[in-house]
Amino acid sequence: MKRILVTGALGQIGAELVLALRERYEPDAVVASDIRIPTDRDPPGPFEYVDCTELRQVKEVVRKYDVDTIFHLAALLSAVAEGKPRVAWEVNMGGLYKVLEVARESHCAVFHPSSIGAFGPSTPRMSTPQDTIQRPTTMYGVTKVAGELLCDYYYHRFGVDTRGVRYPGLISYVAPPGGGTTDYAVEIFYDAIRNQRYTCFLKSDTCLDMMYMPDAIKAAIDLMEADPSRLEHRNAFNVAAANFTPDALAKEIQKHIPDFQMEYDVDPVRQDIADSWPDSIDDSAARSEWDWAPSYDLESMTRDMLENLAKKLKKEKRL
Ligand code: NAD
Ligand code: AKB
Repeated sequence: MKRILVTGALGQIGAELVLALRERYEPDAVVASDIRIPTDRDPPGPFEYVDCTELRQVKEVVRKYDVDTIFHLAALLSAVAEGKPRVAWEVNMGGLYKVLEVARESHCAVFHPSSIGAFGPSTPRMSTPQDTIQRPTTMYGVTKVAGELLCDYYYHRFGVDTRGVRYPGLISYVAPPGGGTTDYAVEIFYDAIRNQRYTCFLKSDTCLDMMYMPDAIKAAIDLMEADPSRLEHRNAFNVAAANFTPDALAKEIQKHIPDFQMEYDVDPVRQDIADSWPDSIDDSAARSEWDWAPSYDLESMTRDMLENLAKKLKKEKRL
């Protein structure tokens, strides 16, 4: 990876991935892009407006910066996609197709994240295997399975170096989440610090896989740097760190904020989506093919999240 383009770079993952890539490689060699315009809260550095559904825009930025690796993050997340299924198809599939076409012509490697949303109600729910039934019932899930297949197709048919992971719900304090079913696990921290109470939109016993952002960033970079001769899979690897319910997360937060109170007002759309996803996924393929290992569990993630988010919110109040 010498010259890198990140699409959807102002989102929850991109905000931290761009910083990590700039720390690891030449800062000027990492171009952030989005259809939103950066504010002074976003990190400085090369930025281009790129709508990933516009082939010409993707092509031009890849040529201009002589890009050899694309981290393609632009997408609509599960809850937003369920509200706008046509746009979700156009962005998630149309955007990926344009990125893969440019990668084929310009010989770029592509990282494309899939999700636990690529599974559905007929998938084994516990310890979901790497290779298993994938019949999702959401538009988000349909685009994630189709995206995994399209990336594998471009690898086998054209030799494009495509790689991806199936991220669980991601928890972070830098950028807010973009409209997913697992967003409660981020919102809860903001409300716990600001108001010592949170109203959760999922039922108390909804178990889902979750991961802290530093592990998610490590997964993306480690996979793209992995020795290709070891990879039996490509699109996309199960990666896991922790799985818990809203009730368990609330109890963990109460260890630090004893007055914290959790209430429930269940959103049927997001509950249905969550109920169609696994409780826990098996990431042994990622562990054996590229040495994946997470650093954070529920306890260490909660401690770090509360500490860093409190610092951030205090600083923002002072500004
Ligand atoms: P996000 O919603 O926070 O950010 C997506 C970014 O894409 C936004 O900044 C948005 O402006 C941009 N975007 C939207 N349409 C675009 C277009 N047409 N062209 C260019 N940019 C566009 O999403 P995220 O959480 O950072 O997720 C990134 C990727 O990771 C997605 O593919 C998502 O499905 C996947 N993923 C995320 C999670 C998670 O918990 N965050 C979990 C599993 C998988
Ligand atoms: C969402 O809830 O849509 C995402 C995901 C797990 O893909 N966080």
